Amino acid sequence: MSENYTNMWEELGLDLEAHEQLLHVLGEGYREVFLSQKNRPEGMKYFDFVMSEVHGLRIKELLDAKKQGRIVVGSFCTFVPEELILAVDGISVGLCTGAEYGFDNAEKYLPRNTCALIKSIFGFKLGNVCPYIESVDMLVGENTCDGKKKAYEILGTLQDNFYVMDLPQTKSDEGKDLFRAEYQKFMKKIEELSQKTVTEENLRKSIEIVNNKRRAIKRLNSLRIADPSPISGLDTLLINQIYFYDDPVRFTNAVNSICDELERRVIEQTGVFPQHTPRILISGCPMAIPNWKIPMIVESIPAVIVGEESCVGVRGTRNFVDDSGNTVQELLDAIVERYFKIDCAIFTPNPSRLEHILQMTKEYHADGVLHYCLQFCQPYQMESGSIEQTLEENNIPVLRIDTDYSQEDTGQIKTRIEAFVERVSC
Ligand code: BJ8
Repeated sequence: MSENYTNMWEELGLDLEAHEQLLHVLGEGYREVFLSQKNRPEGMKYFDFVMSEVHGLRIKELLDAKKQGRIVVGSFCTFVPEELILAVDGISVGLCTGAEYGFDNAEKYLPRNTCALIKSIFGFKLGNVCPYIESVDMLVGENTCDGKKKAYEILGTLQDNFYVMDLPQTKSDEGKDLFRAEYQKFMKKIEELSQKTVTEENLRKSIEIVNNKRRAIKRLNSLRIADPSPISGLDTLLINQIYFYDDPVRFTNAVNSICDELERRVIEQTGVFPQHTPRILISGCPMAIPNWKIPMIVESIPAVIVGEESCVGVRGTRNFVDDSGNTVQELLDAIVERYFKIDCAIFTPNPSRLEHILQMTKEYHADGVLHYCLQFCQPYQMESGSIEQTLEENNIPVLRIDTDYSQEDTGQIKTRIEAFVERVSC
């Protein structure tokens, strides 16, 4: 880290000793997983820097912005519309929920058979080690899976200004009405909190900012169709993770700049792995920072990950908001249309996700699909059966992996993935 931020962390009320240990483990892990990769694009230096300052400079930026009267809103899900937060000049941060941290504490509040992502939210909150949770003016939960919605009842007793957005379970007209009403309510809440009004002008601007960010990610993904892929799945996952908390305009510029470099690599046929390395599509639960376990195993074999059908990936970024509306209501309706398309497994039925996996497999020339689930995640585990069946019927090999954030099953998973990669390479 470029500066000593101890005073800042102390003022946020962090447990300094535990925080120091956490940063140490994170730093070690990052070096081992990311910096040891061969032939990385130069443009990854920006993202390495952002990661090195994840609890430093970025937090300072948030606190400086708050001093200038801007609000900071934290969230855990791609259903929380960033555009509405940006419209009032707020800052949106997606919180990391990808580490096995403080699970003993979390299990004092949650059943043991809760998914690791939810336990991670509680572990960080109870351990006082997350400067983001301690910096936000409001934290937003969403009624998605049963685990999250019940856990949020408890989190609301631990966190000031915790707001819960309700979500429908079906993609019906009635479902969309509920969705629209919730977005309307959320917009009001954001206006109250910031004491600013959402106008046609600021909403259109924020839609443009977020669309540009998604466009840059789309460009990045399209370059991975090449063989050899010019960037590893690990690095792309990292970029997708940083998507949630970096400044959106700066992030978009950095992604476009790495894409310029990757375009040259594609022409020169420079890849991170040799041509004809087996290509894997990952589908399933989101992988939040610092959950790098499965991609690390896959690419150590080596096979290359060429796409992520995930909320930290294409599911979360693929659709754009139509900005042609002329009023706040029309623009808000366009936002509703866009977010209502997210095919999270909490919806029943959810056929578009399956179609999307098939389409991505084709588009990215994937040799096989690795379906990734967190243990105890019923929505994605339940969907994995029909996904496996349909993909196999289409002669697309599938491997289903259910795991958590621990490293205990790494050896066993590696053996299974090795066998799978051998199968898809034949
Ligand atoms: S839109 S995927 S980010 S809810 S892993 S907590 S589903 S038991 S994270 Fe998600 Fe929004 Fe959907 Fe995307 Fe529950 Fe499953 Fe745990 Fe999960």
